[in-house]
Amino acid sequence: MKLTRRTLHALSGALLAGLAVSAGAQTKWDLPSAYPASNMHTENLAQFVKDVDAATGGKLKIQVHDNASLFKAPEIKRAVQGGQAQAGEILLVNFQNEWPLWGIDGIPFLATSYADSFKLYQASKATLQKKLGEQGMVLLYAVAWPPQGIFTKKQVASAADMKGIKWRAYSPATARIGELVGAQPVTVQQAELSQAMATGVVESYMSSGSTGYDTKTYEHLKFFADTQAWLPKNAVIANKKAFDALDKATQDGLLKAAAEAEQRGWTASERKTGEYLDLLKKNGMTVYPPSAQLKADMQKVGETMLKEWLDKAGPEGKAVVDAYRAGK
Ligand code: PCA
Repeated sequence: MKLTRRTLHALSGALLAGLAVSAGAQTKWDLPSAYPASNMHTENLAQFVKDVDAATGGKLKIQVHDNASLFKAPEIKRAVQGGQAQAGEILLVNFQNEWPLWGIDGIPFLATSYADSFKLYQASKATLQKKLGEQGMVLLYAVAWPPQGIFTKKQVASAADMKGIKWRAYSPATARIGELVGAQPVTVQQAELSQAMATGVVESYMSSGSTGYDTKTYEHLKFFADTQAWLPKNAVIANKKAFDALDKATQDGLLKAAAEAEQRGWTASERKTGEYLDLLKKNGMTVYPPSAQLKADMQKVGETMLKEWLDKAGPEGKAVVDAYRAGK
């Protein structure tokens, strides 16, 4: 063959096309998350994306955008739904106003241990997956945060001690708790929490030792009542079209890594619960068990909230709660 300019042109075209095919075989996903790199969920995500890389033979590369750098916590679900991000990590309870079932793991005292929280997850999983499916998404995995307690400036002996204080909420349910104890709720996501405490916008909140440590809460609030009231979950989700566009082997690799991340995440969360409380103590915080009165007051709040939730969630919600209780 004589190498005319024309054949050269054709050859380079074919070469480029070949490159495009091999580049196309590698898919890149963005995965926004709302928590810092040192957070337990984010550490688990970092391992997950490495495992996905290995399990898919490098065909699926996921880039985590942590600390709400790409989307703020309440925006991530919609971003994944709309395909602006192919995957994302969401705090399920954030979306309770859209559909009550997203908030099932945020009802105080419904499930307070890791074992019960996992049972609640299993009892609700199919319903959550179905809803995600209807919204054009798939669930990859979900992991519980450590049990939720109360951070305050002064030790509290009863709900009455929280009257009038500025109360940070991260979800509709935590705002409702604030209302029920007579505090002044303001919604602030974790990424802005340190600043909200530093500026005095927030002087109390309910969350985990994990968030207390991540946000250096001990620099502002010195007490943590270890009420172990509920364990909300983060879920890692993917856009269904993006998932369906992967070949079968890549999907399988992704799902395998997700199943491992879920197991690893639950184990780490439980193990780290005590570690975080120790770190809070080491940094000058008093961690104390709730008094009988505080416990009784918070349990009453939980009963009110379960009733309100069941009224809103209807038969679909009741079926999940019944299935969870039957399996306990
Ligand atoms: N930390 C998150 C949600 C639940 C938790 O333990 C937060 O406080 O924003």
